[in-house]
Amino acid sequence: MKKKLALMLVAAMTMATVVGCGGGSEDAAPAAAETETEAPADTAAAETEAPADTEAEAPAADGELIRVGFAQVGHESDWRTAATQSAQTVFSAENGYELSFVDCDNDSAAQLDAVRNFIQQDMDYIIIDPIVSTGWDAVLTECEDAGIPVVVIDRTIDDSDKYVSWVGSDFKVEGLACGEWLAAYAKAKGISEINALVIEGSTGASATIGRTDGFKEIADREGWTILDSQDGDFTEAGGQEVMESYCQSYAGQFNVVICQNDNEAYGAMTAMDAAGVTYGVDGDVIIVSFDSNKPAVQLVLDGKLNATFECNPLAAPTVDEVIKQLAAGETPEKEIYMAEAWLASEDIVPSITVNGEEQPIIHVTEDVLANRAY
Ligand code: GZL
Repeated sequence: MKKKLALMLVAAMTMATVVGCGGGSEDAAPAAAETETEAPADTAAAETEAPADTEAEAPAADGELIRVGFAQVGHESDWRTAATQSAQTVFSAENGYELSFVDCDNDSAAQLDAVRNFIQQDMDYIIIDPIVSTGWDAVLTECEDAGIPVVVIDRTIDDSDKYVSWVGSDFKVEGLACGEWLAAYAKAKGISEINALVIEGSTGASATIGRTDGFKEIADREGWTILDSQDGDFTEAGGQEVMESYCQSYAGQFNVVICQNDNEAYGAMTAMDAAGVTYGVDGDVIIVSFDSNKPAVQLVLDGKLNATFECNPLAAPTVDEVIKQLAAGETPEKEIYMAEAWLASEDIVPSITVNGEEQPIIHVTEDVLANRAY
């Protein structure tokens, strides 16, 4: 029996309403270059292979491969590379999948086209990492009409709930954690005045919105000044360009730089080096990042980056679990949050409290670096 029909029947027993199999979208346009990928065996994510129990048996009970379409944001950052490699490792033929992967190159229109193309191809499941958080209800309705379950990962969709599950991070908590760490760090260091510059991620991305809102909430509470907050598009080039402008416009006025991902921090460091601005543990400017890929954690160990706030890119193993639950007629959680950590170069802030929950600040050592998964 065709997997999707089996799924629809199973779903019919567990859900109040079942959407009949409708036609796909009439206006599907060829999506961005689509690749059917085998798992590159030696990818970084391979060391973080899905938990053993997800390797036990291929998800497809009838021996056919489960066809998954994945519309990925793009290839803008190390974080994105780790997330893509994790998906290619998990959704591989040996794990019972046939992955159709589309890199949407930060182009929202191309991403909608990619999803419509997946509908045309009658995928068994569609995974979306949404470039921006709005403009999704129409295409998700088309997926629902076609009877294709959608799993959203990483960034959020804020104008529709027509998907089975979302697997990702609480970006506002990341921003709050950054603010709370900075407040404790400044107090421990006797820094009474904070004049911050923010290098934001891509405009409209939920990661940008959450991190910006969270940090600003603490800045307002503490009476800090945010001198400026501009879009660095989550890229190293974007971070460098914005920081070069900041070094011109705010020379001598700032003592904190908040980079909303690691790659922007690398670019900001290049710009500050060129402008003769010192940063890090022994510098004049405190600099932090989000994501915490291994190269950033190395910079924290080296004292070049004061702190980094993790955003876990390895959602694919959890999505594999969601698919298995659906195939077994179970109802997955609607929101599944990834575990993450906050890491600092100096061991002077042992913990912070975010939303009433005490969370440790991990002091980065060689061992901490060695045990990073990505
Ligand atoms: C966050 C993710 C962001 C990363 C960036 O979950 O969407 O996009 O923080 C990436 O590195 O570009």
